Amino acid sequence: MIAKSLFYPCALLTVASLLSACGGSSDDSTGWTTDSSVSLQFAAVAGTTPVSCGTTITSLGTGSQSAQVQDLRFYISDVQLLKEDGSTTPLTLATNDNNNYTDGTHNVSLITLSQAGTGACTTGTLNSTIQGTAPAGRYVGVTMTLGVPMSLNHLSSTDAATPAVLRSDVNPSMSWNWRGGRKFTKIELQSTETGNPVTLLHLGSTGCVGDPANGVAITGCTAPNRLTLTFANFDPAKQQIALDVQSLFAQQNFSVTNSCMSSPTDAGCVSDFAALALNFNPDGTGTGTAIAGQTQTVFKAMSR
Ligand SMILES: [Cu+2]
Repeated sequence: MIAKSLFYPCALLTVASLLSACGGSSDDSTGWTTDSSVSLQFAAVAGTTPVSCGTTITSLGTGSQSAQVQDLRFYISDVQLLKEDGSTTPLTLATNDNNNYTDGTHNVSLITLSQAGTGACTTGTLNSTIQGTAPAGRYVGVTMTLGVPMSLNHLSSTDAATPAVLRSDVNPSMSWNWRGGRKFTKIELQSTETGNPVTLLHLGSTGCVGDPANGVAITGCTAPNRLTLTFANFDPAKQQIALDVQSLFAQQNFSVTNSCMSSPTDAGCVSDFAALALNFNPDGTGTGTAIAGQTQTVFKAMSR
């Protein structure tokens, strides 16, 4: 504890951290240290109850109804570790493989919390962690983006040169063949009510300008629909990042089909985007950016 003040002299800290780290208290245990490797664990929950394929999820939506997972995958990119002074350090991915890719500037990983062949799940191979390295040091939290970086989002999903994590032969159904770009999330629950209606969220960029199939690169999207997820007090050794389907679909009625495909005029997207604190308006004028002053309620830090 004494050693810390030698390596982190108060003179170098911000006023805010002075108060916590150098305010005269003997408790200077803020944050966690790594010597190099960092493993971020992801999970799905309904409230605090773990969610997986083949188990019944209860207390969903406006009617407190039940459902099973059908598909549960999402892209996470550009993970950064937060220091107490507010600075960030990129996490370097441990590998390029079917679930992870880095081009040196951007990182993208596919988290898969559904497993093909279990219950109602027909696609996916479990992949619940992002492994990487970071410079040795003391950190206090993590920040990341839900979605695929622009520079990687519109690569062909079928070209062998495209990184595996973004290819449809490796990770089926994560690409919209009619739009280009990836589904940032594929969250699908199958209700146990009559007819087993599905409640789904396919989040992705919309209003993208260009025509990649004919050699015209995408130059921008009117609604990027990428979401920054920041956990300011997060210790990867003790905590995980949980997607709460109960919170995401709190305003849905599980007796009927609820579909949000991110189309700018899709009324089925209103409550899902509100839970994500992403700007959306079914008149088509939504900006697809974070709503200032609001915090998303879908992803949360929980103990592991
Ligand atoms: Cu869709």
